[in-house]
Amino acid sequence: MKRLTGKKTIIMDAGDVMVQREGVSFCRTCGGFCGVRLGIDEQGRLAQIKGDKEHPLTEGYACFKGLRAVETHNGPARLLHPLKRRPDGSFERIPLRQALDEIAEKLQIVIAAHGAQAVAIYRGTPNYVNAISYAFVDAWLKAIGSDSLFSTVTIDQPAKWVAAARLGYWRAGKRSISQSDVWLFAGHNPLVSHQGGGGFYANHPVNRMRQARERGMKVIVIDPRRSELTHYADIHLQIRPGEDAAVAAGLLHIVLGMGWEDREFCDRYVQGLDALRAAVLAFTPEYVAQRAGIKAEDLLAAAELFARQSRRGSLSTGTGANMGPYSNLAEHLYQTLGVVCGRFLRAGEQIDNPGILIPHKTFRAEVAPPQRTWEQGPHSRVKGWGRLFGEKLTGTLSDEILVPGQGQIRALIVPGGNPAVALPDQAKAVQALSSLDLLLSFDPVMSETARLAHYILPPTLQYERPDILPALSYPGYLPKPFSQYTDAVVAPPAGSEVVDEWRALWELARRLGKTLTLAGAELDMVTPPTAEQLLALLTKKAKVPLTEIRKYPSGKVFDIASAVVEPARPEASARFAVMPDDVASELTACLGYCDPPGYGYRLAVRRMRDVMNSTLRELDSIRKRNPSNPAWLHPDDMAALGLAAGDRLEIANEHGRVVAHAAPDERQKPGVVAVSHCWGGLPGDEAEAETAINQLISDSRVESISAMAWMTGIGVRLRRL
Ligand SMILES: Nc1nc2c(c(=O)[nH]1)N[C@H]1C(S)=C(S)[C@@H](COP(=O)(O)OP(=O)(O)OC[C@H]3O[C@@H](n4cnc5c(=O)[nH]c(N)nc54)[C@H](O)[C@@H]3O)O[C@H]1N2
Ligand SMILES: Nc1nc2c(c(=O)[nH]1)N[C@H]1C(S)=C(S)[C@@H](COP(=O)(O)OP(=O)(O)OC[C@H]3O[C@@H](n4cnc5c(=O)[nH]c(N)nc54)[C@H](O)[C@@H]3O)O[C@H]1N2
Ligand code: SF4
Ligand SMILES: [Mo]
Repeated sequence: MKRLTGKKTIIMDAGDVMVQREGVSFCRTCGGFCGVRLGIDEQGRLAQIKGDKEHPLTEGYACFKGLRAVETHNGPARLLHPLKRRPDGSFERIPLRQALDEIAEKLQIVIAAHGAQAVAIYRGTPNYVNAISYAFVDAWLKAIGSDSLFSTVTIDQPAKWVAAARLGYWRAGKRSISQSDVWLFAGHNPLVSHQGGGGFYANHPVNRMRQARERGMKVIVIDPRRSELTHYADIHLQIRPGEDAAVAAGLLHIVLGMGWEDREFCDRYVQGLDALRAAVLAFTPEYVAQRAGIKAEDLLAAAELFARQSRRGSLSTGTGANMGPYSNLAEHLYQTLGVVCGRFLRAGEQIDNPGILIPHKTFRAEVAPPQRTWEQGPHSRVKGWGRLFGEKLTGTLSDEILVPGQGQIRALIVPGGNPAVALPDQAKAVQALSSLDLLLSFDPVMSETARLAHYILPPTLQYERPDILPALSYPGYLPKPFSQYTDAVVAPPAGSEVVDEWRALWELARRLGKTLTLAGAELDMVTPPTAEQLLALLTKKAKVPLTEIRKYPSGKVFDIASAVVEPARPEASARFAVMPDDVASELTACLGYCDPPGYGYRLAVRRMRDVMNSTLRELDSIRKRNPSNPAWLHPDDMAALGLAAGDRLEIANEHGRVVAHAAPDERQKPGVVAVSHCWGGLPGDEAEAETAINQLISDSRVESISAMAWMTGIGVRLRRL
């Protein structure tokens, strides 16, 4: 096959489709951001997709779900016209202009009656990988005068925000995976999730792991499942889910007891070390081993490998460690392990990626002091909850909608996201979403949330819109100063009336008489901007001009001035607060924590390789490989329960019960049942094999500060049906 350039028209055979021209882009289905090459047919439709071998970071790698784009763009499940719900629950097709007029009118009524705060946005996962829409969410709320922003961060890993705000963080960042000789993964499985951050780069994660192993990097994995990552592990602590706080306390007990901490670093940058030492005394290796279902000597070996045998290296945590009971504490203690071992970039060391899209920034060898944003207010009328970095807490969204009174949320906009299956306590969440005066869902398919919406606006899909990487301007996701711009490679389907989320938000703001401000500039509210203009605006402070980035369709690692960590300023005196009072009381409470009697198994979270939360479930190709959302159990447990593969079982806890179909997973720890999330339809649907696990997740058994529900490591009872 000939090499193709973006402009030339060449016909190549792609199975049963004829490809007329080729385009280059990057996949925005998950955070792997794989480079892709697209084939476009004679009608201008997406006809083929494959990994882009010329992409400097992903080198041709792309996964099964990313390669489903032809089906998502052209398949029968896609919504192509705005829909309005009729009183009987059915939907009618209406023109976009009418939909926008009516939505604006409803917003006006809500604002007049209840104030702008009554209008909220729930920022779901797809919004994070869409640079313009992401920026518009903040700008739009600001323009209408509402600060009712909820996001998936607070039903995902808010423990990371809480830990950074209680402990403090290192301004120069952690050592990354490419600069480390040991790495500890706690409840994080990037080989499936492609979730980066915290110094781990998830672009082509298999390659990253191979390269690190070739350099001799040691790996510790803490996971109830012998996950894909354990293939690269020197030590695997196969813990009971929900025991991360105890395990992390045990690791600290050993490290501080043996004197393996970095004394010099602790003397200068840590406060409360003695209190920490005393607080973890009770977490002896034997006690932790018994709680977590591991061997004490393995815990010792993990502590020794991390703290004594290796001097450079860090850790990353994922949903496994951030969704259980005491997850704020668990995250705090895992991060504290890195702190007492001084695992940060020091003055004179090189930053992997100073960031292309952000202006010049100084990285200093200093502690940023704890911020405790929730203490400063404002506080919610619902149980006095504070905010996390300005956001309201998604774990409280149902209450914020249902509890009457001043400040009650009456209108909700979902610019990508599926709260009807993602929120804890599904029945309550659905009741809340159904009670709104206005629910506007932007969704390409008839999702559970869309079904509850008054209006559904079908969005353009990823290859129909231009974009820039990294969407969040956050260099921490990319191992090198890399950036990539993509054009809209295909036009939306002929005859459709799909709309960019940002464009619809612009139209609504205009109808409400509001002016949007983006990147410091007031937008023209008469003539709509183009997406290209907006991307130029958003990247105006970039180190490399957008016009330059655009010259490299497969993206490029740019030769920008390298950044070296600067020494601390003399006046910088902040220290890591390793044992503040609230952390100390959580640690005491955690010591006494056990499952209620009669609930002998523990539920664990896990992600499905072929779907992105609830996205892609509707495709035939996905259903063929994943006909259900099963309950994964160790074969010994299945035998003990009398279950064969596919048999029905009941999973119950104090909050509720669900039915699931059993599936064997010999990699799972015995005593654990793992079920993925965001499946199961709405209550009343006949979707038994899909297991709506959030019927078991309570929104009252939650973490303090973040209102994060306990989604993993909770006691459940299993029964064959
Ligand atoms: N294919 C795919 N990719 C995804 C998603 C998806 O749905 N599918 N979802 C995306 C989203 S929204 C997110 S937030 C990220 C999440 O990214 P990750 O956090 O990396 O998610 P997982 O791959 O499920 O890895 C979590 C691991 O935690 C383990 N685990 C479960 N319970 C516990 C526990 O109590 N303690 C410990 N230590 N481990 C535990 C599980 O066995 C699993 O191996 O993934 C993103 N990427
Ligand atoms: N029990 C339990 N509950 C959980 C979790 C868990 O592990 N266990 N995980 C939690 C986590 S980490 C998260 S992030 C949340 C996920 O919560 P959400 O982010 O709310 O859910 P998603 O399923 O990712 O939302 C995807 C929706 O967006 C639509 N969509 C797909 N592509 C596009 C697009 O290009 N534009 C627009 N506008 N829409 C699009 C999809 O059709 C789908 O309806 O769930 C949380 N809930
Ligand atoms: S790993 Fe993520 S970014 Fe890469 S192809 Fe798959 S879905 Fe797309
Ligand atoms: Mo997430």
